Amino acid sequence: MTVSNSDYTKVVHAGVKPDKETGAIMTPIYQTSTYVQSEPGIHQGWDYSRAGNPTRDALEASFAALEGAKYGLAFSSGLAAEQAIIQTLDPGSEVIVCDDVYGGTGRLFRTLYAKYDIKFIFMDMTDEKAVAQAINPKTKMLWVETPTNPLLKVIDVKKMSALAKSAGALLVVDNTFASPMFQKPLALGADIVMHSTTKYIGGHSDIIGGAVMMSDDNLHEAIKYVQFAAGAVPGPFESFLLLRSIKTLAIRMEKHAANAMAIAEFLESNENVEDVFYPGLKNHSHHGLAAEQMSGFGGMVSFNLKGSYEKVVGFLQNLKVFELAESLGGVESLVNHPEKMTHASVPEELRKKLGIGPNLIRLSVGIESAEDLINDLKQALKS
Ligand code: P1T
Repeated sequence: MTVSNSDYTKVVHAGVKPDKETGAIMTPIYQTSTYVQSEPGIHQGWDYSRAGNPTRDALEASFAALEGAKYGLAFSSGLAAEQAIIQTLDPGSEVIVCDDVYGGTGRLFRTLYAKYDIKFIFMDMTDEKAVAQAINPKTKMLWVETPTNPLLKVIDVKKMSALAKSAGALLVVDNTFASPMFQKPLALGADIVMHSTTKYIGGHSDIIGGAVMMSDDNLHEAIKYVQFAAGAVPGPFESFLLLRSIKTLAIRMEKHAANAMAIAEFLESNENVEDVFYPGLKNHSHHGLAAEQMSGFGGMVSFNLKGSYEKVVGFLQNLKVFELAESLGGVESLVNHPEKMTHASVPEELRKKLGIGPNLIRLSVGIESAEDLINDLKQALKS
């Protein structure tokens, strides 16, 4: 299980061509808001940077290449990317959403869009029969995050695609956790892929960004229109940083995944730990499906620590290499307490039903030495 050979080359070259005027090998940062016109409406392809910017254009071409899509669109955050997708829906539409999504995604749907008469039905989308039953003529979209945040369930993209198609609905896949190196949802039948590029694509915990990739001309036109008309675009500098980051995405993902596997195996054998959630483990309930639809298992590992909440806090504070922080996908290892941090906005009842409780800990495994990371976990578990 690893990154495909062609992706190693793709990430280095995708979307980026030497600058025509100067030969600069890296795309310049076109730090400009506007462009001079020779006559009203006559310009060289760009008229205002909310509508388009050459640095962002290169990034969008790179996004498209990463997912094997015809089009890529860049946004100022993952949630802005999600918003642009939802804003293509009409009032009265229904969206079936997997219940174990990032807390902020659920909050966006529940608190901002539900009031515009878009109904979100949160459900366990590993249960295909339940999804089939929930589909009705108002269903316009199926929204899948896989692997899920924070419990790392794996949802069958091919099956969800078949269900969406039979209902005339669109399938959206949030591919943030897997990254385009380990999962290609469009090839599995999804219509739209989105990412929080704040995570693996950015990879260095220094930008907030989002991406949407798709191949259908009409969908692209509709989402690009929201990007232009609503304006949640990244600036040229963020676009440049992302272009730079993408070049190392393949090798970073390989190391994230190798480290995560070693850590998951270590945790599984530790007496203070129960319920290790990592799709690469043979006894993960969706390991077979993960091995089929992913080419690597990613860098995220969650687990329940035995004992009281005080013991959990002690463990978090005793870690020395892992830092306690929200977010994921950076080169440095982070630890998160979903109940109190990233998923605090999930309704308490749903959190309980899902198993996001006081003992749940989520690791974003970085690219440091696996041995150092395991030793850090060992010493914190002992004390
Ligand atoms: O933070 P932002 O770039 O707006 O992306 C939101 C988002 C969307 N989808 C997934 C799967 C995510 O994990 C996130 C953001 N998640 C975190 C900040 C987190 O720590 O889980």
